[in-house]
Order: sequence, then structure tokens, then C-alpha cells
Amino acid sequence: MNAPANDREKDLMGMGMSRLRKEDARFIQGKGNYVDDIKLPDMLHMDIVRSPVAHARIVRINKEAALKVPGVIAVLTAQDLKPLKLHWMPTLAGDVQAVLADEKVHFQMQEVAVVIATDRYAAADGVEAVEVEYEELPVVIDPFEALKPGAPVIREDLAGKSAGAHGERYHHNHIFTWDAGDKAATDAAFASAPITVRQDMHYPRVHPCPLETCGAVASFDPVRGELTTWMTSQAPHIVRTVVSMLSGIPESKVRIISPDIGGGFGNKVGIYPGYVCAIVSSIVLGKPVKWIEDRIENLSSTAFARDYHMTGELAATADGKILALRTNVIADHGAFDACADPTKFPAGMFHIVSGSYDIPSAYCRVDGVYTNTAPGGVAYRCSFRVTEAVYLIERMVDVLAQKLGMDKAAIRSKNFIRREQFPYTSAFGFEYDSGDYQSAMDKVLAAVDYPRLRAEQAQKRADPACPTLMGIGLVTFTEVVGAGPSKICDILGVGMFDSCEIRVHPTGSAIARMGTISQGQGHQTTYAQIIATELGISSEVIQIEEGDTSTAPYGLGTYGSRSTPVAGAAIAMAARKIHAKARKIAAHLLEVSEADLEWEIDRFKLRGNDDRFKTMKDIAWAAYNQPPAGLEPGLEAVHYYDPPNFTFPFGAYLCVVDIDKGTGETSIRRFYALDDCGTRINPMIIEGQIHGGLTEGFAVAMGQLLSFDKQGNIQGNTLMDYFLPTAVETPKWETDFTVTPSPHHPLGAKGVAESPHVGSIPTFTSAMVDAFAHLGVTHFNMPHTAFRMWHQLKAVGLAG
Ligand code: MCN
Ligand code: CUM
Repeated sequence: MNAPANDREKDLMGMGMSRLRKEDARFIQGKGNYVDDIKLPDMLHMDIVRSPVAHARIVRINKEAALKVPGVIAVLTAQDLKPLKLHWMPTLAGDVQAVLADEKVHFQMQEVAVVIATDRYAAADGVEAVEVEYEELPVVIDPFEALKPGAPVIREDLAGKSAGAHGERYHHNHIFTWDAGDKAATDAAFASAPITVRQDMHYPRVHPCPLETCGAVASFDPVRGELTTWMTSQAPHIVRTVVSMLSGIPESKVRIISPDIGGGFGNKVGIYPGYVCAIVSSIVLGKPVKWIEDRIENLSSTAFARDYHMTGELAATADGKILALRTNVIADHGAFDACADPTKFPAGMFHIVSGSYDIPSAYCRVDGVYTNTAPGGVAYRCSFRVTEAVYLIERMVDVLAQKLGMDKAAIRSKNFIRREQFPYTSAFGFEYDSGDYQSAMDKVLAAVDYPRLRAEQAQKRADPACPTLMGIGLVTFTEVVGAGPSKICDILGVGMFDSCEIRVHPTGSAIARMGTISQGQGHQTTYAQIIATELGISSEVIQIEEGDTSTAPYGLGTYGSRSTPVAGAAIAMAARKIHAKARKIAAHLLEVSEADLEWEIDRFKLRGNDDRFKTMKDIAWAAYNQPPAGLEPGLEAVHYYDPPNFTFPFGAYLCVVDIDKGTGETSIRRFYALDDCGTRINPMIIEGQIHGGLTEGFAVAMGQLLSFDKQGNIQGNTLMDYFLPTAVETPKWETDFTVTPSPHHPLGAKGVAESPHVGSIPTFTSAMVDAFAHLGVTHFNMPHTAFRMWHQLKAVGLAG
């Protein structure tokens, strides 16, 4: 009981400790519980008929042969959903999307019909037997072509609508124009600037490709009128609200459960036709219905990421001080605008594009465009278009440095927002909470001995016999995560707060429930650590439960690295409510006034007296047994936390590449990543998140790509083609950190999970382009595959 403070602190396994992952016990023994592990009595299986063509009228659908396949119970088409008004559904972006194609298909692999059968194989056979006759229409897959006057009309359902959810539409394939910043001031700064640079770049279409694909088990109980659905959702509460609104079932009778999720990475934020069809099928047939998509379906039809055609411009003085930034983006959103952004921001947080730099004037504009490609535009390990923004500004700073003959580090130093300028309001109106960019970059440059690397590069460039080109990439990024303040961020009108409920049991263990849901981030481990430190209860006896709308308080889910900034704060605040009550109970038990007590690790003690104390365990028992007069029994609290601001994590990354002059093969010699996410809850989990994010960044920069041929056939939608790096290809990562706490977060913590992805991608491009910088190259687009590098080498007269 009276063990030394040090030991007691260790026993808590609280914040700051590299506690091993609680969830690994089940994952490494194959005891996880994923959607496909859910098996209910009488459960039916659903499979989807998908369009083989990208743009066509549906002339006829014949179900007869399919209905004769043994085991097939039903085939549903848009015609069947029409009476229920469920053939179209709202998207999170304020558009509508066909649940099943209604008279016309808009992209290859679009959902046309569903087959429900007694087993998965019968359902697949049924899908083969459904006959659909298509009359093909001209296809547009290029957003620039889509905006030309005579371009085919993709969305006939919107004919004559000159406005969408985000204002005016100036063309039948135009979705929205969104802009931010001060255009007049920016244009004026450009008009009078001594130096300007401009660069076009394409951030290609990629896909998060989680190992577990999307799926659902819907179970409607016609007797009770209750709907329970297990599904792969990063945001189960908002799904419950939408399902209730669409189906008319009271929200109290809808239960959405996200069980273990095998990776989300943004792919599981959206609401897909497959989920809706599984739910409708269960309601119509009165039996549970399971739908699990396969890999090709996942890569072809669920939300892709990026596909931004960006033009960046910087205006500067001759000695490299940036005066203004201007960007213009054509954003391919596919056939339906199904982006998952806070409702008021159709381009997400793209206006973080001024980055880590003190830029006096800035303006950005994004035009969303329909094409005959799959809908999406979700983030992929990125807080709402932050990856695209960081890529743009970091590329542009490099381009400017090259034009001025300045070093990449020197130009960054010259333009950094300085430590004493925080809180700093950017030209786009973001209030950056805290940062220390110069110290972060200096630490990285010292760790890798930057001058020596540059000297080696100069030597290699001077030697024509050297078989490789050496490139050094440097990026100093700022993210915006933790959406978000409800006053500006909502999803379909629901503010983006988050929540936590903590219940301390009589014997001093506890259960806590949150509105977020882990997909691999280790919340069961780290959330318990926060509570352990706040309440003095060992994290080993704190159970964490997420993802069940019937037990957890309403929360907005896990994406945009918001769990620590928002739910993490809710956890601390709920614990502090309990702490305040515990203090009252302790004072009562010790018969002293509250003011005479001090808190020490796991107990309240009489100030300065180590022998008179009550531990949280004592207090928990008393709360259920002899609470002071006037105080309710029990020891629990709920807190809904609406953050006053976003958090702004940052980092400095450096990469060294060697490109074979003959083949274009690239080797990542070194990758050094320094991250600052404020107060660190679990350093081991942070490191794991950073390794994962860097590996996904490597995948995007070096190989991932979804593209389309002229007929709209998707390319790259199998794991034969889509690059998922294994341990063989993955470079060795070196990580480092600084700690600059967030002044407005109760724990000083910022999000971290997406930083390594956001920061690493431009670092790879920076290094690849740097290898060619002495040959006059300023930019080339991802992915930097060996084949594309070989072409690049040829373009500069190398590679034979
Ligand atoms: N953490 C910490 N100290 C901090 C910040 C975070 O110890 N200062 C810990 C947290 O306690 C948490 C983890 O790091 O256990 C990530 O926290 P945070 O940065 O708040 O991000 P989220 O939990 O909200 O995770 C979302 C983020 C997103 S949006 C994507 S995309 C992504 C990512 O997480 N998807 C992932 N990492 C992933 N990792 C896995 N394994 N699987 C995914 O699908
Ligand atoms: Cu940003 S992809 Mo994550 O937000 O689920």
C-alpha cells in the first residue's frame, strides 16, 4: 500500500510509458472478431452485380435465370428499391449517389443489382446469371475534358441544377467551386513581386487498400422492429443517424456495431451501397444478411483518395522571402461526390497549404468535377486533403529554392513561422496552436550530417563514371488535425465533438467507453493510459470499449487523427470529473477539508503527510458504500468535448535516395523522420504509427496508382498491380521527436497517426527530383516507379 512513489507510478502504466499493446493478445492468436467472423442463425449472403462498362444506359435487367440458381432467394434492382425511396442515398458531401444504378451506370464496377442467397457461392453464381443489357454512352475520365462545353453529361439526374450543396455549378459536370484566402491581395503581391515560380502537378488517384475489405452483417428483427448491423465503419454513430433518417426506424432501435477493424486508413468512413443493400435486404427478407466485398471490388468501387490536379505559384523576393502563394486545383471526384469532409469544407482542410511558412498573402481555389470514375475523394491517412496541401507547398518551396539557387534548408529557415509567433494566424485564417519548426529541422540536419551529404552529392555529380544519381529530400510540414470545433466542423449537421464515459467499479477497476473506434491504432492500450494517470488506477484494470452505438456515448468516430485531440481530451475531462468527486469522498473519509488534500499518483493524502491517505481504490469502495451526505453514490462521469481549435502537429523529414543511372531502380538509403505531436501518451505506439504511415507514404510515392483507360476501364485494381510494400521493399526508418505541447488540449497532446504519411510523400518526391536538380529538372509526378524513372533518365540523356 505504501510502496515508494516511483514503483507506484510504474505500476499504473500510465501516460508516457511504452505499455505493450493490450489488443495484441487477441490479434496475434487469431482471436480478433471482425465483421466476417459474425455468423448468425439463418444468415443469408449477398453479392453484387456490377457494371462492366463505365457509362451506359441500362436497357433491361433479366433476373429469371438468377432466380433459378439453387440457393438464390432474391434479386433486387433499383426498381425494387424505388417504392422504398432507397434507390438513391445522400452522400456525406451533400450530393446523392445511386444505391443501385437507376436506368444508367456512371462508372465501371458500379452496383447494378444484388443477389441474396443461402450461401456465398450461390450468391456469386446468381450474380453471374443476372442478365443486364447496356447501351454504351461516351466516356469522360479526364476532368479537364469533362469541363469542356460539349462534354457528355455524366449526371443526368442533376440536369438543369445550376447549384449544388456548395454553391453555383457553371457546367453540367462541375460540382463546386470553393476558395479561401484573399484573392485581390494575393494577385497584387504577384503583380509586383521580383520573383515568381509556377508548377503544375498531379497527385494521382490512390486507394487506402486496408487488408480487411468493407462489409456488413445486417439483422432486422421484424418482431421487435429493431435493426442491428455489424459493419466496417470508422464512424458508427453517424451511420446510425443516417440509417434512422433513411429507414424511418427510430434511432433508439438502430444499433451499429463496429467490431475489430482490419485497417481503415480512411476507406471505412464513407457509407457504401453495399451496406445499404445488406440492410434493406435484411428488412425485406426478415433474416440476417451478410455482405463482404472482395479485393477487386474494394479497390474499384469504394472510396479512392486524392486525384488532385494542382497548380502552385509562389511570389518571392530575390533573396528567397516568400511574399505570396496562389494555387488552383481541378479535383476529380468521380461520378458522385462522396467525399468525407466536414460538411462546410468540400476541399477539406486544403487551406493548410501555406504550411510551416509565414506567408503574408495567399489564395487557393478548388473546382470539383464529375467524371465516369468511381466516387471517393476520401482521405487516405490524411486529415481531409492535408496530404495534397502539404505536397503542394513543399514541392513549391523546393521549386523556388531551385530557381534562386538556394539550399532547401536555408529557404525553409528564412520563411518559417518562428517559435515566438505562436499562436499564429495564417493567411487562410487557421490559428496554429504551437510549433518550433527551426529546432525540429536543425535536429534532423545535425543527425544526418547534412553538409556532408551535400558534399558527397557534389562529388558524385562531378564524376560521370558514378553509376547512381544521389538525391536529398527535405520536408518541414505542418498538419491540421482534430476536427473539430463544432462551430465550423459538422457532418450532416452533427457537430464534431467527441465523448467518453468512465465508470469506476466498487473494487477499483473501471470501464470506459468512447465514440471513436480503433482500426489498429491501439486505443485500448493508450486510452487506458490516460485514465490511469488521471485517476491513479492501473491501466491493466481499465477496460476500453468502442464502436457499439448502444453502449458508447455519441461520438464522431476515428479519422483525421482526431481521436487523441478530441476523444483523448474527452477522456481526460471525464476522468477529472471523477477525480473531483473522489477528492470530496477522500476528504470525508479522512475527516479533513478538501483544501488540505494533495494528489499523489494514486491517492489523496493529507498535505505533507505520507501516512494519512486514501487511495483511489479505497475511494471507489467508499463511493458505493459510505458516500458523504449530499453526494450521490457511485463513481462515474460522462464528458462531451468540443475542442476550441484544431491541433497542429509538425515534423521535419529527410530522405536520401540513390537512383541507378542505367535502370531507374531506386534505393532509399536513409529516411529520417522527426515528429512533434505535443505530449506523447505511448512512445511505442507512436513509433508504430510512424513506421506504418511512412510505409504507406513510401507505397504512394513509389508505386501506388489507380488509373483508367479511355473506355473508363480501371487499371491497377488487383494486388498483382497495386503496390503494397512488404518487409522486402520497405526501407529502414529512423525516427526522432521533439515535444511542443498544444496549449489548448487538456493533456497538451496533438494527433500523430497521419503525420508520417502526409510528411513522407513529398519527402520522397523531393529526394527523387533532387537527384535530377543539377540537370534542370524541377518536378515530376508520382509514382516514382523504376519504369517511370528510366523514362526520366532518358529524358535527360542518361540510361543509354
Ligand atoms: N498517440 C499518442 N500520443 C499522441 C498522439 C497519439 O500516444 N500525442 C497514440 C494514440 O493514443 C493512439 C495512436 O497514437 O493510440 C493514434 O492516435 P491519433 O493520432 O489520435 O489518431 P487516431 O487514433 O484518430 O487514428 C486515426 C488515424 C487515421 S485517420 C488513419 S487514416 C490511420 C491511422 O490512424 N489508420 C490506421 N493509423 C492507422 N493504424 C492502423 N494500424 N490501422 C489504421 O487503419
Ligand atoms: Cu484521413 S484517412 Mo483517416 O482520416 O481515416
